[in-house]
Amino acid sequence: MYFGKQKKPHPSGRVPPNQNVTTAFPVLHTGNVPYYEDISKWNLQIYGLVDHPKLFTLKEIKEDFPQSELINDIHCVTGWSKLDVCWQGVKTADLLEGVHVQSQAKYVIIHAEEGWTTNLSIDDFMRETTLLAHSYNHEPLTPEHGYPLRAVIPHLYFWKSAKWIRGIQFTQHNHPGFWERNGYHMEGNPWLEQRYRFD
Ligand SMILES: Nc1nc2c(c(=O)[nH]1)N[C@H]1C(S)=C(S)[C@@H](COP(=O)(O)O)O[C@H]1N2
Ligand SMILES: [Mo]
Repeated sequence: MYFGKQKKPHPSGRVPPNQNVTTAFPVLHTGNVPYYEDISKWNLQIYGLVDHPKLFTLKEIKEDFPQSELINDIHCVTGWSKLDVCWQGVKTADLLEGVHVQSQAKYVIIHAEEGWTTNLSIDDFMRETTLLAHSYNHEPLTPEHGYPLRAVIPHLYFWKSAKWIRGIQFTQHNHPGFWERNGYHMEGNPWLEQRYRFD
């Protein structure tokens, strides 16, 4: 028998506590899905505590860096998990090789369209499993899932996986992003159920 909110663990052992596996791909966000008239004008800005700030176009991200495919599980704080999600894109370490992040930088703010942001530690951002994805199942991301580029940070709750990213800012201090200012956790580890600020 199970008491309280803890449910029976998923038999795969791959699903964090109090999550339900879905085979659907729910769409979740605040604000509007951006529309790009001319994608060649889109860019991603790398700035803050770095020696060499950069502006990358989508073409550069797709053609000038090693491309990676990662299959991982995603866990939304609202309770759904999706297993074996297949993404293609660039690993953060590959994209940032020439940027030289300064030693006092400890955190990252990911900036998305419409001023939406999320924060995480550099260690979380630079993980081998973190991807800046332009494709899902070998097709460009659909607009509602983050076209042209989104973060995929599978070891944290999925709200940290910003869609429609436009900037990566390196900071010394941990500045709460959109959901983090609205009561969500600064780290968001699903295995520790870090959903809300003081969990
Ligand atoms: N720019 C932006 N990215 C975002 C969000 C958002 O509101 N704006 N919501 C987050 C949340 S809460 C979730 S669960 C995932 C959902 O991604 P999906 O719609 O591709 O499933 O996007 C995350 N990335
Ligand atoms: Mo979410």
